Amino acid sequence: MSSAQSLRFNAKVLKSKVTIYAVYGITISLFAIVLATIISGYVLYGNVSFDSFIQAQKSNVVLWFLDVMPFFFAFWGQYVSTIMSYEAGALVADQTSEFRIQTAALETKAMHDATHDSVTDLPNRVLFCDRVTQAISLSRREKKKIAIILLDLDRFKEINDTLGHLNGDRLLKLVAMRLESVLRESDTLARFGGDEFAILLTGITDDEVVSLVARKIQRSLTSPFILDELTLDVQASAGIVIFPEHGEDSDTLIQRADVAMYVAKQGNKGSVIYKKELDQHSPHRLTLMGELRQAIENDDLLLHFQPQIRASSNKPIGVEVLVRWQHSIHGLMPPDDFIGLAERTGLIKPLTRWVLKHALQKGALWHSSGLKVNLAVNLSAKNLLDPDFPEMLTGVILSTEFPKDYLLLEITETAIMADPELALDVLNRIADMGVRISIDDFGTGYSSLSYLKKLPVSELKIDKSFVKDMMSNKNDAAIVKATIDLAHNLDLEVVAEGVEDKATMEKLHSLSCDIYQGYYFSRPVPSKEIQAWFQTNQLAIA
Ligand code: G
Ligand code: G
Ligand code: MN
Repeated sequence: MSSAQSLRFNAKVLKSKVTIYAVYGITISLFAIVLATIISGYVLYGNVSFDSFIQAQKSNVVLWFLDVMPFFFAFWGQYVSTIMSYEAGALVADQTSEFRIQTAALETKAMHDATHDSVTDLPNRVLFCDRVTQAISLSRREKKKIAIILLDLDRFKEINDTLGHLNGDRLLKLVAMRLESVLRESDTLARFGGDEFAILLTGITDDEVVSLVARKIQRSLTSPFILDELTLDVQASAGIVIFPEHGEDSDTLIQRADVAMYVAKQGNKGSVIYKKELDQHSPHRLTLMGELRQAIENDDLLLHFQPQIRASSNKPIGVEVLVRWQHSIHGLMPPDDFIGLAERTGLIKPLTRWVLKHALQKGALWHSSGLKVNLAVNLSAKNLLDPDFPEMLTGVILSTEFPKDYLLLEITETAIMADPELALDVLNRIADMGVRISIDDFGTGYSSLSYLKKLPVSELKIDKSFVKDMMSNKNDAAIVKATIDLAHNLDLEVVAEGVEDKATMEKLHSLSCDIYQGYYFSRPVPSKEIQAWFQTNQLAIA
């Protein structure tokens, strides 16, 4: 029905309603005329008859006015109902079309939201896959290739945790703008969520073009991003696939781009083009998650230990505990390959409990045999955001009977900055128990030095990246020296990790570093080997 038609229809319906009331009016007024004439005839002639009725009508002028009433009602009813029904109809029609416009706008917005990312307003995974499918059929006809580049920002999670989600979002927008600036109008840039972007390149005649674009993308990210006062370095790992070589449909292509991206990330390789052999090196992440849960339950994890040496006495005083995963297919996996996974999937809680329990059991054994070593156990940022963590820690300490003043928990600066208030509460409760806290990887985060004073910390570990190169890099040497001085001013002990040679150790000694850790003394090794190492390198002093 057109709107004019529906207007006429509405008017008719309304008019018929109003007409009913006009008919009521006419009926009532006819009834009033009859009654008034009968009463008037009776008053004038003393009876009720047809004659007195007629006489009354003839002689009583007032009744004449009454007689006009039905005509008036009829006319008024017609007139008003026509006007009213048209007005009401128009009103309804107006509102209906208004609703129609609103609905259409909502529909458009819903369509947009369903196919776009809310932070960057780039196409999302759904739209991207759709475009890939279209591009595939087009390039089949044109005998040209397409390429997909999957991009994952390195360490974005850290930035997000440290600076908050709002700043994380701002950074994503800036990254999206940079990426857009190196692409052609016909390319599609999409955000898959988190820190993952995808790029579709179409109409490719030469594979070299794809590598060129990948390089351009990496280069676009090399100059730092400025967020408020902060300068942030952002790097990305890219996985590349080309149609038709690497897959026939969008799902296969994207999944293989993900495999290549994963390999790029693991190997710090920047960009990696997919090839079949990569499939073996990049376990599917979902199965890995299930396997990790199993590994924790089945004790398929194991601990390696790396000694720490006191500078003043040159004697070992403790070990850092480092977890490994003995995987049936992928072999011995380093923590960097699965801690992130554990953090994302909530497995970090049971994993940390596993590490603490087995480390403290071993430590208690060593202590009872006279080997009085400190144990330094790494915590994840997620552990500090878990209000139940101190309880769990108490439980493990009590059940293993490890002397708690020999325990140190290593946390990173970024872990505290994720939610300082909550983290500080958990830290205070740990410190109140008499367990020491150490700041790991110091110098790589963004925390302010003044903030350190507020924390119940007793030790600071200078990150290995500064220590490793301090003999050849003046800047690194200056940072190491300044950090040692700062830590001492705050009454903290200083551990230098990444000590790889004698010269570095001697330099650290001259800078008054308290404790050394590094390959120069020993790599992280299994418990049997560390016991042997302690035996040949003098026992720790209590
Ligand atoms: O041993 P390796 O260099 O691969 O260790 C890499 C990183 O993994 C280290 O920075 C260390 O902090 C982290 N790590 C090692 N063991 C554990 C652990 O038990 N729990 C957590 N949360 N991190 C660990
Ligand atoms: O970030 P964290 O301090 O937890 O890292 C500890 C890791 O550092 C250990 O797993 C170990 O593999 C690594 N590491 C320890 N000593 C050295 C060293 O002397 N050089 C290098 N390159 N890495 C080291
Ligand atoms: Mn550590």
